[in-house]
Amino acid sequence: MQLIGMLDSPYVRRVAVSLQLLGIAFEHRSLSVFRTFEQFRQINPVVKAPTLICDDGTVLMDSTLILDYAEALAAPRKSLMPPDLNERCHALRIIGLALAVCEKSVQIVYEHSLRPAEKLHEPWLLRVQGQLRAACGALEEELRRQPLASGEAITQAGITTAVAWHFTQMTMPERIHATDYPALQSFSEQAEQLPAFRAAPYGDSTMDGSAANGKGR
Ligand SMILES: N[C@@H](CCC(=O)N[C@@H](CS)C(=O)NCC(=O)O)C(=O)O
Repeated sequence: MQLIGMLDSPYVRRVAVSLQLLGIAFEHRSLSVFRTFEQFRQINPVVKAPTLICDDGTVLMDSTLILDYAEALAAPRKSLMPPDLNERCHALRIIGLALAVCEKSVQIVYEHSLRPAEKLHEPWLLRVQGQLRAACGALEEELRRQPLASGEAITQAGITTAVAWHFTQMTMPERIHATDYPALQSFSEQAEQLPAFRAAPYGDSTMDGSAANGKGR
């Protein structure tokens, strides 16, 4: 199984961390959807990161769908989603908010990195920034109300929250101030110390084989 995409994508990173915690072996290929567009296109003509090449050659995309497949592969041995209905509903709310943080911050990054400065559309940026702050604010409130499982007990809600928050701090700390979201900052700092997070650091590195085979945990 191959995970295609760079770890500077929060979507790729949540999959890389989750596969390790689910004990699923994979090879990581750090291809960029921009710099290595052609090479990426040969694997997946839609050029979406993450892309997962399954052992039978099927090409999957979209982190949530890839994780759905990974959960099915790991069952009944391991799961990052709670089986209890109320806990699941809470986890899905957290994941939805964290994915909104990913989506809105990626939109802001793209708006600045892909569009010529004179074509920036300020009302759109302000709208997206408002949505990003709303998602961060709601996540912060949720974490204060009910702390997420942490350490080795981390679940998908925690992984996606930590990865999303770290992405905002790597890409736009001047827009999203860590001091305004202390619960998120503290949760993220703890999560980044976990072996599965350390083995898949934000950036352009390729995960080494032992980590991707679950041996780095
Ligand atoms: N909903 C998707 C979003 C994935 C996504 O937007 N990935 C970005 C990289 S961070 C990408 O593929 N960008 C290239 C493009 O959309 O053309 C997921 O959860 O995987």
